[in-house]
Amino acid sequence: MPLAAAPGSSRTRVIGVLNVTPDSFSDGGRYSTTGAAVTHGLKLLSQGADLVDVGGESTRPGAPRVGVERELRRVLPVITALAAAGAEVSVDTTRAVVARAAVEAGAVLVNDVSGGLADPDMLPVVAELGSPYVVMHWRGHAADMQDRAVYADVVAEVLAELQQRLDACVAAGVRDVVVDPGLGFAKRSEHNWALLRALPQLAALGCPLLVGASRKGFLGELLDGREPQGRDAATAALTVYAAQAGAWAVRVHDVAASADAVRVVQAVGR
Ligand code: PMM
Repeated sequence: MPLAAAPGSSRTRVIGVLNVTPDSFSDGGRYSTTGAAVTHGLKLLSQGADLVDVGGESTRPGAPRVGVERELRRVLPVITALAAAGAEVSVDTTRAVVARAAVEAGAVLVNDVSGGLADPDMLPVVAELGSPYVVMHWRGHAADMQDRAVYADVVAEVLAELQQRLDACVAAGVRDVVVDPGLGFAKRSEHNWALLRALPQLAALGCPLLVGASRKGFLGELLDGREPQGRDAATAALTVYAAQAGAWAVRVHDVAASADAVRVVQAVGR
């Protein structure tokens, strides 16, 4: 169970991104068949991923929603195959039906970018499954989320909105909760940097922290418009920063670099 060693554990976990989608912003279309996705998932594990996060719906700003049947068809065979190979797998979904099917297929963690807001059944289902659960800060679906990137004080508002979701988790009986500031979700670059500066305040919410910065647009902006595949060194730099801030996990595309970065932070800390 991935959270077992989390609080006070010595090392930040590396979660590998596996999008079984035609349209995700950096790896869309590369792993959209089951075979290609499973092969890539196994590669992420061989590179040092502690967990592989399987998603079947793109959350790229502006992306249309995918139907539930299609989402299930994308993720279930991949989760089943990776779990059978001994991998720890999480499912990246906002739908309770998908979360349930994924856990029944072997997923050990539910990663919900909506923190339970997209589907009223999500929290009761996760509580019933007894699964650990990632609550990410979210203000709406991809189609129009960037219109909601309006904050007077981004850190205070994200903290308050995450606290509301944590209260909802407790009320629903969800036991192990991880929090995530939701970089890039209804956030502009300055919001993402402010939230990264505020990782210690986010940690004060009392839950393990997940940071998902990998290849995101604010890194492209920092790097003078560089394409997503050219943002992996900057992503690894943020892995160092997140690990030093005590994050439980980072969610990344380039697992090898972040796994090395975590080992460096560990060695310096010894
Ligand atoms: N980002 C994306 C998708 N899922 N889940 C969590 N918990 N945190 C994130 O920051 C996050 C996520 C979007 O990135 P992708 O399209 O590369 O998967």
